Amino acid sequence: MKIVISAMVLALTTLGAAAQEPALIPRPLKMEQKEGRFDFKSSPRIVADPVFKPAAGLLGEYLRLPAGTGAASAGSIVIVRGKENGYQLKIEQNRIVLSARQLADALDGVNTLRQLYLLNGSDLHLPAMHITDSARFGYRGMHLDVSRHFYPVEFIYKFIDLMALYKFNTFHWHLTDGAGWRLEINKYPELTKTAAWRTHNYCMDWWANGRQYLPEGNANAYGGYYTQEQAKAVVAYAAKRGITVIPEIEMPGHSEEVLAVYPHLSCTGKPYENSEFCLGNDSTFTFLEDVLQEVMAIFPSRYIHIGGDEASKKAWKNCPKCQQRIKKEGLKDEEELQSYGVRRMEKFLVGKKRKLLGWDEILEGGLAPEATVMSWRGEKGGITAAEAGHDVIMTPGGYCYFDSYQADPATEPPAIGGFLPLSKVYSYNPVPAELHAAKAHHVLGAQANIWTEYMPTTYQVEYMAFPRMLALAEVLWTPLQLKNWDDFKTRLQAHYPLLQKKNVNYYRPSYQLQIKTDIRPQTGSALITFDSEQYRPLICYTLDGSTPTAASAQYAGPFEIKGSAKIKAAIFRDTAMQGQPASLPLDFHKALGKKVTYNEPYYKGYAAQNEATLVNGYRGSLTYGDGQWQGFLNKGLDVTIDLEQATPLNSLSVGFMQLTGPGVYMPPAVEVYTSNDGQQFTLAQKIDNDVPPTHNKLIFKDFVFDLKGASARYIRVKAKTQKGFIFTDEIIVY
Ligand code: NAG
Repeated sequence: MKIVISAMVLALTTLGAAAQEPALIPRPLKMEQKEGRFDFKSSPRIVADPVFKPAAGLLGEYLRLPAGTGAASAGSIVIVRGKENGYQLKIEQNRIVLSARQLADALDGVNTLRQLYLLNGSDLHLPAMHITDSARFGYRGMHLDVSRHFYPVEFIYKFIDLMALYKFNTFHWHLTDGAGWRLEINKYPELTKTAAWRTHNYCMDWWANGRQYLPEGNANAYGGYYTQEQAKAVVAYAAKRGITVIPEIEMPGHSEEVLAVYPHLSCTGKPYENSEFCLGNDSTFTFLEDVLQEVMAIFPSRYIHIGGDEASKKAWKNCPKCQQRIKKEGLKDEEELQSYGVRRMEKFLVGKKRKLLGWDEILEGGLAPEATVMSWRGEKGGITAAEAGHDVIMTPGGYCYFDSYQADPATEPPAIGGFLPLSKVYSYNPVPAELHAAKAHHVLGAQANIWTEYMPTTYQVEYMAFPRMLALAEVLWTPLQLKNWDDFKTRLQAHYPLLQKKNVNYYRPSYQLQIKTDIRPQTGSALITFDSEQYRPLICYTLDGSTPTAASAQYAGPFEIKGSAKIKAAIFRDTAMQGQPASLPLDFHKALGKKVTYNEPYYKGYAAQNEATLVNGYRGSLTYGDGQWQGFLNKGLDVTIDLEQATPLNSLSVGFMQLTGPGVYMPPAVEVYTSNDGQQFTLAQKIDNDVPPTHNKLIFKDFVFDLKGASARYIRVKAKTQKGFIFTDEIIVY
């Protein structure tokens, strides 16, 4: 009897396992499970059509199987030419057939098979299935800054290998920047003899301590560079895996290191004074063309990235040569001077059958005729360029900057700022809603950027890249309608052990809970949803602000509540709370959903929910980029709320945040006025700020006004800026 039961259990588990789809990331277009399984035990041969020989070789390496061309026998893995887009993979009882139209697609199929194999752990078989798959975007990129910190070439291999596993096809190698030049250039040896070495190891220390370069071999020198041989080997290694390497050589800004060793290329002629090349000087162009000439001999990519970001243009204003150039070329100003430089480089590159790629600043002063734009300051540059018929690659800071924090900064190693949790990366759609559908094809894809000011080790780079890279992989590959956050999280569970096996350091999903509310002012109710990075967490909550315990109500899915509540929720393991509870005061306050008139405009880049933001019942969270915090510049906040009728008042509170890094400060004071006719306002109270501008950690403050005894139809709230931005949410009236 006992034996029968365990046999039944076994049968059930096997069945259950068979019904489960494989945890592939990115999720393929179509997967169908079939009867039977393919066995690797007999050491099957991999046999490919001659055009797919490299794919067969690679698969052989991955699966440790013999590979070649020639005739297939029973039990073989064959790679054949197909007619359809993408690749088709048929895993059957006695064979595996991978078909593809071209090598790049066959390599994608190889990586699917490799992932299935790795996900299966030590099991030497794969369940039968048919996969039909192709990518949503043709450009699937990862960027890595090797200037701010230098990483050994072995790490570049590892990074590329992991990119391939998740079907990325472009590696953007940020090889030069002020913190160090990283590529051997034969004609200009000082670039690697001096400009690749600096006084301090940690970039931010170097930055804070005078930013000096040292000769190679100096006992205190930190740095390094890749030889041309090494770079060529990286290109070949990547190409074999279906990955194109795009080199970036920064110009005209971010070039302090070059000007330190070749000061005649700077406007003042002196080292350590400027970060921009002098564009009035023809030697600059000779230098850049010489460098690019050697770069092109190493990198066969169609695109060459010329940087173009954040040139201050200040030195050009006072430089007789630059001014002379402006005059002679009939340019309007320094912006057009930058554009002149970019066009000149483009002409050079086009002459060598290459294409120019640059950060979105290359739009300023007019875009070069055939340039492709990388949109990093939001999506605006990308939209403008695409509308004008240029190709674009989306890398907006809010979704693609993997140097941002992944969780509450208090719980994370130091990073540059920002907040980009896994779920936000996953939510990204590289085709902006505002873009005219007829121009959408100009969005070639997207890319995450890893700027490494705060990443002294490869260990840290991996931590910032994983698992966010997996979320981006799916953004770039899987059709929108198949994307599903919960399903992704489920599959992600299987990739943690895989990353461990590959010795990758990754960020562990946090216990931070997000409370989402869908408020319906008409019915005075709200739909509450909890979300976290954890997989199927046990969530317990209260609605009265008390700290939940394992005995509190258990979350079983979105639920509705009526009226105001103080939601507090946490994740539990058995009876133990994990991390800190999340709380959200939900306010069915008197101003909820009422009309707000802006006497001063909000900043369009941080519009949040536009006119609804300040009285929508949601409070801004830890980051000003969450779509709830509204930003104000210049004259600051000045809004009038219409309560629709004279209303007895009790209190008003309005929230602000301060985060000095990106220039977000408290207002010096907040004033509240009331009125019954919307014309004559009387000051009810003014509250001064007590957070000093030197407080450089993230801090929130509610300014709370006592309005007892007052009655009004209109309430006006004013708060000036002190410097930079103010960010506001929410105005709560009782
Ligand atoms: C920008 C800079 C980059 C820096 C990064 C940090 C671009 C195109 N330029 O200020 O040099 O490392 O952000 O997030 O991103």
